Amino acid sequence: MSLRYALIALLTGRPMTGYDISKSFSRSVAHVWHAPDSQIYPELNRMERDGLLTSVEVRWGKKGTKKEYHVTDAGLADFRAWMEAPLTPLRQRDPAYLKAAYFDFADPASVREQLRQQQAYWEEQLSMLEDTRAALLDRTHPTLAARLSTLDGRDAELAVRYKVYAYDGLIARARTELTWIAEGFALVDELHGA
Ligand code: VNL
Repeated sequence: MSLRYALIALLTGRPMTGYDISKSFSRSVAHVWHAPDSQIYPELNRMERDGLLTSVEVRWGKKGTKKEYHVTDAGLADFRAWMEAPLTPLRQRDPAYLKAAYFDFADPASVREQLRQQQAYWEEQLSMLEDTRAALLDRTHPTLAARLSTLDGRDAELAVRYKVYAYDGLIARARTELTWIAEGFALVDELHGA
């Protein structure tokens, strides 16, 4: 259900074709709400059917056309209502923590290998999040830059500051994961020898 709000959020910046949405989404909103293309395209269709989006045909290449999606007034009203509705926190559901609690069922060599994989993942996440945060702060992120071109000074300031706030949380979380993974290596060494 939140995917449709993630897509409206993105499209409030500027109207986009499905292809632009997919490209832009993966470099922006996906950091706070990941979804594969296989979910995005059918959701755009449903949102248009439900009147949250409307589409216009735009030229694509020499001969072709593509649908460009625009948020409707109804879509914006729905998004604002959702934004102001109480937040239901997500209950914990992360295989890394489920597995950690039962590492005694796995070979220590396999545990170390899985810790290395997680470490590589979070290091890459952290550096990507830090780069994105910097691009938001200096307003060079292309998705944000397009959004800002439609906003006045005060609204632009709000759009930037809240996004940076979200990335501050994501960055802090990535650092916490990396600290926890380092503690995992130390624990395996302590329990099984280095
Ligand atoms: C936007 C741009 C959002 C860059 C982002 O993450 C981002 C936006 C939530 O303008 O919607 O990294």
